[in-house]
Amino acid sequence: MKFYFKNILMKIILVVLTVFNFSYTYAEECGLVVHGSDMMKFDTNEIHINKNCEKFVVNLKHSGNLPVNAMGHNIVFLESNNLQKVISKINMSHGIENGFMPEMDEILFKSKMIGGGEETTLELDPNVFISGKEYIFICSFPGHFALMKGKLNI
Ligand SMILES: [Cu+2]
Repeated sequence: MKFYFKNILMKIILVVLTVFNFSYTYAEECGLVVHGSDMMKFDTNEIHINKNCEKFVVNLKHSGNLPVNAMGHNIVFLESNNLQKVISKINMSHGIENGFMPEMDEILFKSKMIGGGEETTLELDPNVFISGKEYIFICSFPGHFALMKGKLNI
């Protein structure tokens, strides 16, 4: 009898673990949280985008304290081949609300620029990324891309 209950209990624990694991995996696959800091860094240098997701949601959080005009961060997605072209256009004159960049076809997705303590959400359409091509993400605050960049794993 005792063994019987132990067996049921084990089964319940397994089911609960499976359900939790499933929701965790699902949440991870179609979105993620990226942190930017006062040290001019993202907390990840690689983002895996699952093409099976209808949309992929990037939640950018600024874990620092510095204001947006001193240490603002955004997240911009582009093809690796276009990096030089895009960063050559980064200029203060384009304004913080545009991420200091002009309108360009090469910029696939761009989040709002945020300061310490703020967060923003960016929705990506995974279909935009073509398997076999290389993509990267950067922060377009002038000078930040040198340290704030990473690659996409499609
Ligand atoms: Cu930045």
